Amino acid sequence: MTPPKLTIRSLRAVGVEAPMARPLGTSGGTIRVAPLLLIDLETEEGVTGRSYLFCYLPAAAPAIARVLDEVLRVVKGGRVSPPEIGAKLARHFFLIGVQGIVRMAIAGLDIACWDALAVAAGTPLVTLLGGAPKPVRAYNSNGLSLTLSPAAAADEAEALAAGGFRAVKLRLGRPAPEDDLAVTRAVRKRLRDDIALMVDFNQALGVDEAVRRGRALDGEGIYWIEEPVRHDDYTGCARIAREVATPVQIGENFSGVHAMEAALAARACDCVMPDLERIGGVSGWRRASALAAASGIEMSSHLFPEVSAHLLAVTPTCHWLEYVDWASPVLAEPLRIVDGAAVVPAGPGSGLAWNEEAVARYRML
Ligand code: SMN
Ligand code: MG
Repeated sequence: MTPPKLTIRSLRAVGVEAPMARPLGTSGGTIRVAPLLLIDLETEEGVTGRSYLFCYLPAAAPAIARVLDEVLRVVKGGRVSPPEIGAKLARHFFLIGVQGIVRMAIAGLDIACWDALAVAAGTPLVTLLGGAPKPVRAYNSNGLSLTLSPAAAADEAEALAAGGFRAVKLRLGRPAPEDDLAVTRAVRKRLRDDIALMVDFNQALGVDEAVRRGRALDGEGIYWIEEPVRHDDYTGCARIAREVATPVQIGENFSGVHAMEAALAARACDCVMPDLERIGGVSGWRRASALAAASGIEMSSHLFPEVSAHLLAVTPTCHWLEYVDWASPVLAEPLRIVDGAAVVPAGPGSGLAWNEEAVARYRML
């Protein structure tokens, strides 16, 4: 397929604080509203490409928008060509380094570029990438906060699994290990046996403690243990992966594909879950998925379920889509889940479009 010729005209970034139906309470802090930056890439040809970034903190949204102004200054008037743009921006931001909010801003443009290319080609993003729309199995990652009692967590897990989800994810990392274990048991007991239960420590533990708590979770029917220790302690993660039977999952903090390469080389985990805005957008995801395929390691997504559904549908070692509904309040057509699987939209592009009335209501910048 010859890529359509598109020329970058402008970038618009609008910050919103989208209300969350269930807060996300983790061992590393609580998120009660979703700070999102909605990006519109306008081309001279009249095609618009869209993406959004998850900013973690509302205060980060204007900072990322400011970096996007600089990104636009560099790419304006050039072709919508992700490899060319990636190389140009890597040079431009070389001295400050492509990390943190710089990496997020560049990923935001990359994702919008791929959307614009798919829209111009008149195909879904998944098709532009060589696949076809198909259902992608999803786990419900909303809620199940650290602050819940065993009974409240069991009730919430049951509610989250309703609607056909075949898996949910529980946040752990309470100061007392026995409190984590009590909640885990209550939730596991309440869920049907064929519903998987993932747990996420959000880097709360030291390595010795992670081995102890991991072993205590072995035999409790846990599907994976996510980020038990500092995200970049690949040696520590490798020890945990060796000494704990339950699979170790990491990846939401891989900053670029080299981080994932280093983690795999260190045998830091049993499966990976790169995050679209930290791995380098659609272009970074494609490199990561090739790496996962070459290593024979299963790959899940982190946040961004709308675009990740297209990507997982062409990921050779596709594992699970992380489903969160955080962008749904500002989307014209929120991602649909049918029988526990994400429906990859069959229209042109990624399917991202804004509900302008909701955007106006939740706008912060
Ligand atoms: C998570 C933490 C913080 C923000 C979003 C998501 C979590 C996850 O680690 O994996 O869902
Ligand atoms: Mg996580």
